[in-house]
Amino acid sequence: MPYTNERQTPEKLSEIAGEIRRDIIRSLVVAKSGHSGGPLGSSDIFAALYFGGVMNYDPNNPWMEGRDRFVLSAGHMCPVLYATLANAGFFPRSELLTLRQFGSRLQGHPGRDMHLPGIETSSGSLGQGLSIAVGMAMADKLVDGNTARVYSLTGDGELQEGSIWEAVMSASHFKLDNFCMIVDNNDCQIDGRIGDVMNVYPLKEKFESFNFHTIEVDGHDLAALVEAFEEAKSVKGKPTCIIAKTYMGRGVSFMEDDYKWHGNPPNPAQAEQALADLDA
Ligand SMILES: Cc1ncc(C[n+]2csc(CCOP(=O)(O)OP(=O)(O)O)c2C)c(N)n1
Repeated sequence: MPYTNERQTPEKLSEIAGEIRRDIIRSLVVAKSGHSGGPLGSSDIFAALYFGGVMNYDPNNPWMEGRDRFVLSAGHMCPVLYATLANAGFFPRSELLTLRQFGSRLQGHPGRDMHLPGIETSSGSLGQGLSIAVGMAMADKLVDGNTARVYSLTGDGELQEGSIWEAVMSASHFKLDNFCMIVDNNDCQIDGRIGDVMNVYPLKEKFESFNFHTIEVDGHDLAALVEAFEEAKSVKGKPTCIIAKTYMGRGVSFMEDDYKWHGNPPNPAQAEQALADLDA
């Protein structure tokens, strides 16, 4: 049975996050390619957002008028989004095992043209998803009078894209209080630590200077994550940025906080070990 979007307790959310992580491992080992670290590290954020009573969505009516929308700007992290959507009942969990296969709706980066329920737009070219999400929030608030909310998650390495800051500037200028950005701050990117590759810190001060309501949160504390999303809903006249401090590969001993797991799948023996770690 899929989980519902009614608010779950932190204990239940933790159980669901574990299920999401196991599904990520199961899909990646079959795919033999794809990203492990970011998806595992952000699973708690997804559990809170989709199962913490935060977002308004209906898996039986995925394109319903007035739904809240989520855009995964860090498109390479899609194994976590696919696992979340499947656990929410947008499509069968068995389809997760088709990840990255020819003809599958679950491509290596989300594709709007795949018509997978729950995927609002294509993404994967870093930076672009955020601008699309800001455009959605602008249209909702300034044109359509739609009170729904728009959420978008970026990686911290993704913040090195210049277009991110154009999107942030626009969200602030147009006072998009219906827009909530989440930064997966795992301090890892494809080639190393954020500060070594191209420093984006300090984050809180940067977002505050763009007039965002800015919340720093432990990205593995499910109660705190739900609280942060609720706080964002109450903010008027400005957008919110939630900086979620996470660890890449969270829950799998040999992947944790190691950027080398940014873009690799586990092999069968590693997947077995990963599932054992997650069960423990
Ligand atoms: C415009 C663009 N440039 C480069 C890439 C290749 N790329 C994919 S993910 C990534 C690193 C992103 O780091 P981060 O956002 O921190 O994600 P994480 O490593 O935490 O998954 C890069 C360089 C891309 N997808 N798009």
